[in-house]
Amino acid sequence: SYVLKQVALNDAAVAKVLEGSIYKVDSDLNKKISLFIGDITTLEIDAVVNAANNSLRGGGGVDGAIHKAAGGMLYQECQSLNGCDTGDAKITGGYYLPARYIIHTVGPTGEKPAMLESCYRRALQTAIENNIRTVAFPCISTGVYGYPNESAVKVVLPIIRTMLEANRDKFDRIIFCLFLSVDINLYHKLLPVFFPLQ
Ligand code: AR6
Repeated sequence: SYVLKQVALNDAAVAKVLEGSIYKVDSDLNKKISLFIGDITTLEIDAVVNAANNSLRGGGGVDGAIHKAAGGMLYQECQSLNGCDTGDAKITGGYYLPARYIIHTVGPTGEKPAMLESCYRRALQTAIENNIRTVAFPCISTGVYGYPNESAVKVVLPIIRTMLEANRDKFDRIIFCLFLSVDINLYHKLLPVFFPLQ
């Protein structure tokens, strides 16, 4: 379960979301949500999600870090996959990563909520198909692909909640891997809106 101390409940943005909030306290769901701050390639879990591109041949950002840490065998397996559509997901082994699998997804360039939502949904569907129970997500599309950070979190948290509610017995832990202080602040602000503690 995530730890929250200073929640800006009077924050205008949060209040606005809360007005229309239909999110009820659900401690079973809350227990499955974690925040991790740092490098996703260090996580020893079932699967890490990669924010890849359509070619699946590596790149910069988290994609570059994952390919560098996983090694050349990952590149070889990726080459055999025929790329990946935006909003879709494909799975590979983790190779030299401590994670067993990598779920590669391709986020939209710019603010395209349905596409971003599809990334998270398809990644978790792929996890279910492979009996993966612990998954870590980076902040897909919010780097090189330029998705505004706050708009992204407001897409990510509802779809994760929806997927967890629909698949209660399938997941043990969903980790949001945060790399930048802007995202650390946003997740601390918005997690209690979509996963209220009380
Ligand atoms: N661990 C966790 N998060 C990280 C790491 C890391 N090691 N490194 C960066 N981030 P980005 P995108 C954060 O640009 O916007 C690539 O070239 C980063 O700070 O990696 O989906 C691909 O090949 C940011 O918060 O992904 C594509 O061409 C988040 O990961 C393109 O970039 C996502 O930033 C995809 O762009």
